[in-house]
Amino acid sequence: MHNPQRIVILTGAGISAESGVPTFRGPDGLWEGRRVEDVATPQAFARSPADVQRFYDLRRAALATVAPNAAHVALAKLQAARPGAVLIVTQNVDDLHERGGASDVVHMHGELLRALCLACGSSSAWHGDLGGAPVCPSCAETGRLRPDIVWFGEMPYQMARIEAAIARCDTFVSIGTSGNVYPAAGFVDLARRAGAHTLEINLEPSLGASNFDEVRHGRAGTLVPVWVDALLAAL
Ligand code: BJW
Repeated sequence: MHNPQRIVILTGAGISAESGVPTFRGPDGLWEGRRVEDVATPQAFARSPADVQRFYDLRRAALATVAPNAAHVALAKLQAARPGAVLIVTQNVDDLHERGGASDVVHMHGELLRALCLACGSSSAWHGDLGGAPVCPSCAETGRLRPDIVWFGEMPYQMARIEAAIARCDTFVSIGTSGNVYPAAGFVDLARRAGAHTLEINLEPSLGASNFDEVRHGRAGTLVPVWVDALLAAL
C-alpha cells in the first residue's frame, strides 16, 4: 500500500458519530423505541407518512447543529492531494463529507437535504420540513414529496459507478460501518476479488471484520487522520 493509485473509501454512521450524529445500531440507535429497520421502509411510509416525515424532519433540522470532524476533513485532504484517485462512497445521508471539503462523494443511501417527488420523480434540494404537504418545486404538485432516502427494499443509488470503481481499485477502506446492511457490507468481497488491499477502520470489529486484510479499531476522528497522513507522507 505504498503508493495506491485508485482508492475507494466506504463510510458509515460511525464517521459522523464524533460530530454528534447518532449511529443506527448503537445504544442511542432507536427512535421512540423503534429500530431503523421498522421506520426506514416504503411500507412504514405508506402506513404512517406523518410519522416517517417527522423522523426525517427532526434529523434534517439536527444536521444544521453539527459540523464535520477530523475524519471528514482528513478524507477531503486526501481527495484534494490525489485528484481523481479517491472515491468516497458514503452510506450516510448527512452532508458532513461535503462540508469537510470533499469534492466527489457518492451518497448511496440518498441525502437528507434532498426531496423526491412521487408525482414527477424529480429530486430537489430541500432544507426545511417535508411534513405539512409542501409543493414540489418541479411539478407544483402538493403533498407528494418524500425524503430522497434509500429505504430497505429500495435500490441504492449509483451502484454501477460504485461497482466499477471497486472493480479497479487497489485500496478499499471501510470506515465507521457495522456491516449489517447490504449491498455495502459486500463491497469488501468485491474489492478482494479485484486484488485490492482492504482496511477496516471502526470503533469495534464490524460483522465482516475477518474479511479485511488489515483492521484498525478505535475512533475515526483519531485513526483516519493518522492513516491519511501516513499515506501522504509515503507518496
Ligand atoms: C465508530 C465510531 C467512531 C461508532 N469511530 N467508528 C437478508 C440478507 C442480506 C440482505 C438482505 C436481507 N434481507 C434484506 C436484505 C437487503 C437489505 C439489508 O441489507 N437488510 C439487512 C437489515 C439484512 N438492504 C436493502 O434493502 C438495500 N437495498 C437493496 O438491497 O436493494 C437490492 C439490491 C440488489 C442487488 C444489488 C444492489 C441492491 C437498501 C438499504 C437501505 C439502508 N437504509 C438505511 C436507512 C436510510 C438512511 C437513513 O434513514 O438515514 O441506511 S438503514 C441504515 O443502516 C442507514 C445506514 O446507511 C445503514 C448502515 O448503517 P451503518 O452506517 O453501518 O451504521 P451502524 O449504526 O449500523 O454502525 C455504525 C458503526 O460505527 C458501528 O460498528 C460502531 O461501532 C461504529 N462507530 N462510533 C469509528 N467514533
